[in-house]
Amino acid sequence: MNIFEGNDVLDNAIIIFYKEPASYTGEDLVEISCHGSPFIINKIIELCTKKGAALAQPGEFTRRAFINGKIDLTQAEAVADLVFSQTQSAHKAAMHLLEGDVGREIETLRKDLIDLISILELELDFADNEIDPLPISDQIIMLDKILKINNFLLNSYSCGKIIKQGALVPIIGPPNSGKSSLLNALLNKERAIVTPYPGTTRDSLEETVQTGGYLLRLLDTAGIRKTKNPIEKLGINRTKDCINKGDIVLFVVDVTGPIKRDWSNYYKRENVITVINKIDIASKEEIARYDMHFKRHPHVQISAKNRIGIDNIKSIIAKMLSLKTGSSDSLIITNQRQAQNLRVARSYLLNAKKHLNYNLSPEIIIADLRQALGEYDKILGKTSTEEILNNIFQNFCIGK
Ligand SMILES: Nc1nc2c(ncn2[C@@H]2O[C@H](COP(=O)(O)OP(=O)(O)OP(=O)(O)O)[C@@H](O)[C@H]2O)c(=O)[nH]1
Ligand SMILES: [Mg+2]
Repeated sequence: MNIFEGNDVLDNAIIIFYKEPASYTGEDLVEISCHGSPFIINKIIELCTKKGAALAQPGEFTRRAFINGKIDLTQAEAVADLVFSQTQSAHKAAMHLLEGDVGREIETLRKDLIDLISILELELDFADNEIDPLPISDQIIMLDKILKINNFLLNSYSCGKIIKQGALVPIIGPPNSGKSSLLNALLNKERAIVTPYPGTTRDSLEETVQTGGYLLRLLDTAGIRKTKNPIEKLGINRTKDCINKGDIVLFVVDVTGPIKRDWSNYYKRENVITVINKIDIASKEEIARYDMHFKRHPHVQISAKNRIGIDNIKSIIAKMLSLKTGSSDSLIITNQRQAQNLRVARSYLLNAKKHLNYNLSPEIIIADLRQALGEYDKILGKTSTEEILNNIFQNFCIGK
């Protein structure tokens, strides 16, 4: 169809009209597919605005779809996740959310909770008649079922965070062991400064790389040693902090040097992979001694300098992450807001359980359960403030 500016043809475009409610937003919608020159696009926008059209705000289309009941809030959030997904696993989790899998699970929790509330209300109405609609033990069974699913979803968030934000992988170890060389080898570029002088890296340096469908946030750190230098000390404190925050930690040691007793503080932790470096200049005996020493713990032999064994590290990391994040088909919460609502809901549910066990009045238990219900409603967007909505949609791109 021709688009005219006055009497002149501006472009030959495809124009599709979607009649409400069968459109993305649920409203009447017109989509114009034109030739991609910025001049043509700007001219068409100008023509439309002259006729009274307003430019969309970030996320406005999805916000309207939500307001018009086409999708729930978890699905709206999924649109942004999908657009920003950087890895296969993030894409998969976003698709789960978009298809409404998380929303449906929360909806089930809501229904079960409403059933339990109704039973307690019935008990309240018939209190004088001493009718017991359901024994307390059965009420606890119902509540436990809700708690179990709530906990399952909440626990999945530690994996969800890895999937959405990437796994934090600090590279730690003694000075000069080859940490910065390993970072460069994993990135396949000369990012960090490498020198023969111990104590080269003072501040942490973060870079991302993808492996096995995961995003890794690699962190080069200052080598751990006793020092009087206050700047190096600060760096080393930062390194120690990283060990606790890391999803997986790479502990790099130089195979040509002696094995130190205090290393056991690091390599014995369950999320640590020991990287035995510099095998290119080591004797067979030296390598065998290290191999023997670390045999009960995950370890890998490499030469960061000659790029030997690097793919091996990547596949071990991917394997450990896949164990942490579980099967790709299970439901995973990747959204901080949803996790927070689930956390609050759990505390109310636990309160309700305690009060049920104490045989307290149904009124008190109902009050807790209603609070938990309120949290599920917030997740689905059945109750949401303008502030929450603005927060969610401001991160969207224009036109989504
Ligand atoms: N032969 C050999 N040398 C290596 C290897 N990896 C690192 N080196 C050398 O070891 C020295 C220290 O390397 P870096 O990567 O700077 O070590 P680092 O652990 O980051 O050191 P700090 O930042 O000082 O703690 C440099 O001279 C590197 O070239 C390796 O696999 N083989
Ligand atoms: Mg370094």
